[in-house]
Formats: sequence, C-alpha cells, structure tokens
Amino acid sequence: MSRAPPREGPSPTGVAVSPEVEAALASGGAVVALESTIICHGMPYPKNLQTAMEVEAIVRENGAVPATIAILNGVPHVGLNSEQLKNLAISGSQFQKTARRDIAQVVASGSNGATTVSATMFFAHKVGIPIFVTGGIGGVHRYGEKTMDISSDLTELGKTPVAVISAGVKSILDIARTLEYLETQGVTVAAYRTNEFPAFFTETSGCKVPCRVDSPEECAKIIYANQNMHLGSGILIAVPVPKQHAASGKVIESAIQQSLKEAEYSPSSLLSFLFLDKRIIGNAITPFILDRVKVLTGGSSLEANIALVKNNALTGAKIAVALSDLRK
Ligand code: PSU
Ligand code: MN
Repeated sequence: MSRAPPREGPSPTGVAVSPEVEAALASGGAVVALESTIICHGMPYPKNLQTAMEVEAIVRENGAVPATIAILNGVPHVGLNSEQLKNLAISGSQFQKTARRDIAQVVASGSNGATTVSATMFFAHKVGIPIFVTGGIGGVHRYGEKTMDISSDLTELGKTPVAVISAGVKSILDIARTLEYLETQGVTVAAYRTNEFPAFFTETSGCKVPCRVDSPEECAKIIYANQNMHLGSGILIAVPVPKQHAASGKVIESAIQQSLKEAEYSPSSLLSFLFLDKRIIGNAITPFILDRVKVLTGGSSLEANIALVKNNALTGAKIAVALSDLRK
C-alpha cells in the first residue's frame, strides 16, 4: 500500500487535507465527510464538541476515517485534529455560516467558516470523498413559493456527486416542495428501511420516496452506479431517527409554529422582508428556529438531534466501507 506523504498547509487545490484522510483516500479506504455548521450553529457548547467527537469515534469504530470540514483562517480544511475541533466548538457562531455562495469571501478575507451541507459537499467532492454524514439538510422553506428561500443544499445536490446521509428535512421546511425541487434537480432520493421520507425529529412526513434501500450494500451499489455513469448529481439517503429517540410530532410541531410566529414568519411579513431590518430572514432563519425549538421543547429536540446524527454516522460509515469494498 503506498502512502501519500503528509502535507503541510493547503495543496495546489487550495484545500488542506489531514495526513490521515489523505492516506485513506490514496489507498481507496472508507472516508466519511462531516460538516461544521451543525457544530458551530446547530448545537450549544459543550454538547456540540461532545457530539462531534462521538460522531468521529462512531465513524472510526465502523471502519471509516472521519473528515470534518471547515475553513480555518481562510484555508479550507478536510480532516481536523482534536485541537482544531475543540476550537471550532468553542468559537460557535463566531465562525461564519458558510454555504457555497460564501466560500470565496471567507477564503479571500482569511476568515473562519463553518461549512453548511452545500459547502461541505463542494469540498468533499474536490478531494474525492463520495460520502457525507449530517443531521438534516436545508430545503424549500414554508412559503418558499413567495420568498424563494430555497437552501443551496438542494442545488448543490443537483450538481455535486456526493451521497448525503441525513434524517430527512425538518418540518420547519416545506417537505413536499423540497422533494419536488430535488426531483427537478435530478437528485436520487432514497429512504433507508422505510417507504416514507423522514421529517428529522419524527420518522414520518406523509411524503412517499421514489426509492427504498434496505442495506449499506444496496446504498453503496447506487453510489457506485452513479459514479460509473458520471451522472454528476448527488444522492440523498434519508435515515429515520431511531424509534426510541423520535420526539413527539405534536410537541415539535407546536414548538415550530411558536418559533415561526416569533420570527414573524408569515406570508404577509415575508412579502415585505426586504424593507424590514428586524426580521429574521435569509440564512439566519434556520439557526433561529432550531434554537427556539430546542428551548420550547425543554431540550428534548436537542437530544433527538444528537441521537439521529450518531445513527446517521453509523449508517454512513457502513455505506462507506461497502463502497470501498465494491471498488476493490
Ligand atoms: N438543518 C438542521 N440542522 C442544521 C442545518 C440544517 O436540522 O444544522 C444547517 C446545515 O448546515 C444546512 C444549513 O446545510 O443549516 C441550511 O441552511 P439554510 O437553510 O440557510 O440553507
Ligand atoms: Mn435560505
């Protein structure tokens, strides 16, 4: 087995890949990309650090190498050491939420960026990682037909061949329209051991999926076929929250309704959003709602969130190992 020499600083692609990730990629080993917005903007310290470390440990225990992605002082990093991970978790929202549109600005200004699903997919693909585990992805927001607030996660899935393992999308979004948009973008959407698209905190959403998968091997075959045919588009594998951790749909729904009210998120207010400086809009709406739902559910939404991310890490690592075996 030939090992690539450890690198210091960014490669010619402008991305710094950790020696461990570099070695795994060079030998065709299993690697799982992980995002950093969930750490900096999705969970409070110290639970975010604990979760990030546990998620990395689960990936390792299941035979894959974790590659957490973030921009540090303007340099995109793939694979963080424990010091870097800790700094990320403590800094929290001081790290700029970085979607695809923000990457060039964060790099140019030498800033710190926490990558969302779209930016993480971009960097994962750039260095050759085909599998990425997260909690939930962004989607079409409620009233999206008026505001056009559609997460760039969906367009990224349309044009970047990375398989994203998530627990579906939250019901703070318009799930049916999110699935329609993914179809338009040509994204393969598969649900894991269920026929229904999961709604993050709950196993069901009332929306059927076009494809069901029942094993990591089956997922790996789809990813492999996608690669071999150079489809160029992404894959969304939706894994429902484990039954014992599923939050009560009613409790979550009422917390979401309350948060949307607090954000004054209604069609009439949104129509004038360009002129109102106090409205919570744009990329601030997701972190705001997540935080309010956490408080309003007395922290139980956070516990469900942590449990489902860990479960996704377990499934994602198994898929990465199965894919690596297929390629041998
Ligand atoms: N949904 C979650 N938790 C999260 C996010 C979404 O349940 O942490 C984060 C992810 O990083 C996702 C981003 O890519 O929010 C989407 O943000 P926006 O809606 O602004 O596109
Ligand atoms: Mn948005």
